[in-house]
Amino acid sequence: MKTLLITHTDLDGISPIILLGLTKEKFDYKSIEISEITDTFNELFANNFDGYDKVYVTDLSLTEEIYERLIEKKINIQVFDHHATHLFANKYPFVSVKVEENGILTCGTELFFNYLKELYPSIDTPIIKDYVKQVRELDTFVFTSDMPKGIEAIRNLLGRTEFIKSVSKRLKGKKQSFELTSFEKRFIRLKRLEIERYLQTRELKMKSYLINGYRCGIVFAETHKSELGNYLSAKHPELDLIALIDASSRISYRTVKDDVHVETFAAIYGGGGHQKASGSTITDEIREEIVKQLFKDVKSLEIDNL
Ligand SMILES: [Mn+2]
Repeated sequence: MKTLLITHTDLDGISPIILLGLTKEKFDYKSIEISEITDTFNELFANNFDGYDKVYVTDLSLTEEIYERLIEKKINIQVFDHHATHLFANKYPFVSVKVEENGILTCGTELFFNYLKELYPSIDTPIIKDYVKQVRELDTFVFTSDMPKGIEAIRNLLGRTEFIKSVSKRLKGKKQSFELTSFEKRFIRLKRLEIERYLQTRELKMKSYLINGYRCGIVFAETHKSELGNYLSAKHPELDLIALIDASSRISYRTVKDDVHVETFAAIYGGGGHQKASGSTITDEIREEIVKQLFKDVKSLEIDNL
């Protein structure tokens, strides 16, 4: 029996790899971005699924076209996902898409865990259940503690392979709940201090302007944009919105006010989004204008100008 697990790249995608690793199943995995789903399946179809006779898909939404080919080729596959736009696939007996379980938003990891624990009751332990809960909280933004964010910080610190190794080892232990090491706790504390310093220094650089009738705070920022936008908006009730300019990519708009619609403001500049969080792009032309503003004597060295 040769099993393949195809899953997403975030914590909710990596955790099914950890869970399957705690069972006796021998398997390989592919951890892919949403944009890579079609290519990944095209390649598998072209290579007769590389000899895999069992395929799991977690935290990813497949297309109708992929499903039709899976059925045509009689691929032994099971899909576990929680995205509402994927509910259509529940018409297939091998697909389980649920957005919530018992009134609580669920996630790919939890759905896969509920399936696996029936097959392998030995993984139904307090610590593994607790870990699944932390993953669910991070993935659905419903928090009862800081642990999910701590786990996410550790994942970013260690990278996928080391994170899988480290968490797997912990989940095999006898503890009742998932715990961070004292080094990890210290790392998270230092990281937190670094972010707080960053928020404060950005605030000192903020300038306010009246733009299209909106009172705007303007800051240049490349990282922690959501957190910075919320922080500045909450600290400056005299402003309608915060515009965060990341010159290499985009402008993000944030507000904490219920009566300000930043998507309306973003739309003026060709962008869009949600009421409290929106964005618009910075074009290559604008970047070129910035270069010309900064330097006096500028000529492009691109091929068509040579
Ligand atoms: Mn997910």
